[in-house]
Amino acid sequence: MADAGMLHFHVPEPEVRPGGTPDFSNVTIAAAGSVPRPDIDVDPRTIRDMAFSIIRVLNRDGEAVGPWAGLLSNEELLEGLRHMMTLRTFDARMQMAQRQGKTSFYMQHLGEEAVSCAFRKALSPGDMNFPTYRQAGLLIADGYPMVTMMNQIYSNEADPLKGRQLPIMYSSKEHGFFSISGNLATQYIQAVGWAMASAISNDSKIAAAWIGDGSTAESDFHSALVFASTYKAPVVLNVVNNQWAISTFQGIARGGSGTFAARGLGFGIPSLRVDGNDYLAVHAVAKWAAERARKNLGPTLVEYVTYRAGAHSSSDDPSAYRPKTESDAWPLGDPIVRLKNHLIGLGAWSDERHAQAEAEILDTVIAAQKEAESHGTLHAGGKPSTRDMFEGLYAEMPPHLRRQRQQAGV
Ligand SMILES: Cc1ncc(C[n+]2csc(CCOP(=O)(O)OP(=O)(O)O)c2C)c(N)n1
Ligand SMILES: [Mg+2]
Repeated sequence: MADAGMLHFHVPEPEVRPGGTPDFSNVTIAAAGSVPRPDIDVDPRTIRDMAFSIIRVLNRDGEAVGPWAGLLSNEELLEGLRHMMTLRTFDARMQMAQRQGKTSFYMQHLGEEAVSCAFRKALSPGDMNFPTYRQAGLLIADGYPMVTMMNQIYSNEADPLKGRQLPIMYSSKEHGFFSISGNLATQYIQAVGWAMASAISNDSKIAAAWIGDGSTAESDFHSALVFASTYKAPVVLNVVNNQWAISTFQGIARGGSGTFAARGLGFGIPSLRVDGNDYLAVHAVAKWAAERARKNLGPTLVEYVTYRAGAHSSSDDPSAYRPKTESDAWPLGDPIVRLKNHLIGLGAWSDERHAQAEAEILDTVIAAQKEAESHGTLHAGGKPSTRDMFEGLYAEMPPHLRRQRQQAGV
């Protein structure tokens, strides 16, 4: 019974805190293969349930089942496995480089590798991602050179961004990777604007917007949905729900909406949830959404249900706010292990080949790291020129900057 006259302030609380036993019994997981695959021109009103379920392809035995299965060949799956393994190895080396003082900052993707690696394979050349710092897999899976990524992380003389961006905030127009902004959510509305521009100019390219669960609380997320829905912008609206926004659990930003995908329903946007640790499911859903955008059917909102197994960044210590064993208890497993087991089940892979691939990938990453370090690290070797600080913003440098450059003598 409600108290008469006495108001209570409501603050959602996570199920467990450090020291407690992890409990994901509240995460309802649909059986693999059980969620239908509608036609891309489906009436959004008829698929509202999909915003509350989870599309999954790989079942507990590692088999690919149901209507979202069957899009990728064994070769493509092996390539995907290699991309995810490369990203994980890259992360481990760069995290270590941060601890060694070679860079000031690093952010890992541990447990979330499938999301960006599989999504990239659903895009076409010329499409543009507006990523967060947690989608380096978009670059790895598109063959962007790891050395160049490392040069950026080290802010060295070969850094294409010349030390002007925080480490890991890459940018590559050629690889469809819009410059990352540290101001969360700004990229979401930019993605929609870019997609609208593509439609206005009768181009064929689509955009992909990216955001984390916590950042959906920013008003840019909601403004982006207004524009995307009104103008049927050719954009895929991605929300990566990795359960945490630094120390804040996803229940704060989600509020009363039940799921992040459900945010799209009020805008009439088809909204799906997908198992973010299932490479095949991520790819199939991304393809479906990209196809809709390309056929002038407008935006699709996709929530990737995953778990951030690592720390938020090299400056974070998760043991302060969640049980240490929580990532082991995550019910959707590890994306690399799941794809590996699937490929073994198909007879296309083995534990021996996996171990050999791990060793080869480590050698490749170490070789790239050696090359990057020959161009300098944070405190040693070559650096971008001080003059670069003044370049690249204005087509014509304003007088006050010209004066400052002269005063600096560069
Ligand atoms: C506008 C803004 N507010 C706050 C921050 C500080 N901040 C950086 S990352 C982060 C958490 C974001 O969490 P989420 O959106 O879930 O993404 P995740 O890190 O989990 O991938 C916060 C609060 C920021 N960079 N920009
Ligand atoms: Mg998050």
